[in-house]
Amino acid sequence: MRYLITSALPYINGINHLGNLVGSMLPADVYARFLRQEGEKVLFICGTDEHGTPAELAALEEGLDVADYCQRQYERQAEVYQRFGLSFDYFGRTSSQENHELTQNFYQCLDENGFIKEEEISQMYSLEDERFLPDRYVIGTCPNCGYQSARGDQCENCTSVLNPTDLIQPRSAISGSTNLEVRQSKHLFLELNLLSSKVESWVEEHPDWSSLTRSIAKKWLNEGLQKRCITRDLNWGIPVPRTGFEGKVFYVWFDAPIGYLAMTKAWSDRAEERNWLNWWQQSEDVRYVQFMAKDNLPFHTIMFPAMILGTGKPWKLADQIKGFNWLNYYGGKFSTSSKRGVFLDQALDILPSDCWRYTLLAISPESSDSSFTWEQLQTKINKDLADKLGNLINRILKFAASRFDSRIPMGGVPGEAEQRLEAQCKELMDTICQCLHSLEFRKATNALCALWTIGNQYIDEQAPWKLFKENPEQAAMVIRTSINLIRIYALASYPFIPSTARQIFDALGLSESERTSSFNSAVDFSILKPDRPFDVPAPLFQKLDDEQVARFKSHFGGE
Ligand code: B3M
Ligand code: ZN
Repeated sequence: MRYLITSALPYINGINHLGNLVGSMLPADVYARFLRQEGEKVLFICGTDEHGTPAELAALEEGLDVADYCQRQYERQAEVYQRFGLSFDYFGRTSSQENHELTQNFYQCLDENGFIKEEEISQMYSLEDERFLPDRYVIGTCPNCGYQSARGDQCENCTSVLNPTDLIQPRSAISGSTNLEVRQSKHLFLELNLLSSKVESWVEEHPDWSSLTRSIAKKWLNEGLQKRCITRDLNWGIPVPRTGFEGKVFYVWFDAPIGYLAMTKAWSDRAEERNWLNWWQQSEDVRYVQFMAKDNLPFHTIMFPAMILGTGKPWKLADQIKGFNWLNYYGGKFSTSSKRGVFLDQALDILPSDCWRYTLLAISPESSDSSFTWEQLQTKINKDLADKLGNLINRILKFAASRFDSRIPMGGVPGEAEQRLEAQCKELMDTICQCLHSLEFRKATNALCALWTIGNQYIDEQAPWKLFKENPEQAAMVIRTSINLIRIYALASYPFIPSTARQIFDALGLSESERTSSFNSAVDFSILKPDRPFDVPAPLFQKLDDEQVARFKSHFGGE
């Protein structure tokens, strides 16, 4: 089996916040690292989603050409993700040449197969902005409640669904101009209605999807699929290769998922031995797993599969679709505009990536929405990472270095306590392994913490520092066992907190091949043999004190 893993493609505008990370890229990375650790063949693809009006407007605001803006943002994002330890095999862009070609090819296949319909629609045009305005860029007074800043798609005050033409005194959200007129414009529609039964049977083939994923897919199917507009009157995007469609581009949600294929192709074109079609077409032995937040589920369970099925080409469909709920900031939304919550670049300026990774995974919004709080982050760092993991490693290795000359000591015979430790380790490693296979990240993280707990219990009970005076042989055995336990900790922790794991691997002087082991065979207390040298690493984690927490809380609390 080979594994193709994709994470939802982050929008190009702005730097994402913690919620975006926890709901797609981070769990996808844990899964990819875990499978590589298991010795599986993995291809992990992600990239920026660059088209659409928001990107154009963000560029405009910064006074940049949109292509230059995207280039700059792409580099910024790629750098942040790298600093978070996200191990993409390739991080691409939907604005690439590959995506242009594939998107146009998808469209042509869909058109040849009769799933594309041309229709004329009326849309607001702003004479001053010289552009058509997407519904939500028309603002005006709500005809139902009188709210003065209602958007053309919905009034956020009374929640009524609106059309831009319903608004009283409509104006452009871009320039504020009221010089608007309704113009006719030709557009293309994807006839999802004609693809409905195909999509439905595909959904039915997957009873193993989570209830979140299945329920969203079912809801859409039960409501009946409607044709959906796949073109826009914009300049920035992928041109529509059809007469009469000059100056129009594909809708961003049409080209974005095709980006997964295009990015694989771009990856493949960078080295002779890679073959992207081998992942997307001749792929019976490929298991394709997608990660995303719940608002992306309709596009991945309905629209993208419909597009694929409609081409009639043997493109790979997802085997598993993992959806996440929202991560909130103290029960409310993260908000870029009111500076509420933590954005990814800021997060890394104040704490190392593994502190974030571990905490976010432990509070991952899997079964319901969850909240980030600084108090919780403090507990996770201080109690779990610093006390249970970091301290244990430092205590053991420091003691062993001073008493046994920085080499693993020999002597002594393992007894009942060691047998119990081994059995507990096996059970917990098995739990982590099973949870990760079934994509339960919160549970897996809890099991990892439980694994650290049992080691602390073992050492507290055996108290090698005391034992050393009475029975140095036994103390040597306890230390040898503990150092082997540290090796198991590093292997188990690697998918979750990779840079810490690397520090531990380095301290133990493990070779490249010793750094990977399947979870099943990792629990072996005789791998690191007597006389093998090791180093004492610098303290792995620094605790967060109350004063820092108070400072962060007020700094990131919003206006
Ligand atoms: N960019 C939405 C989002 O970031 C969108 C995902 C595209 S996946 C093909 O939430
Ligand atoms: Zn209203």
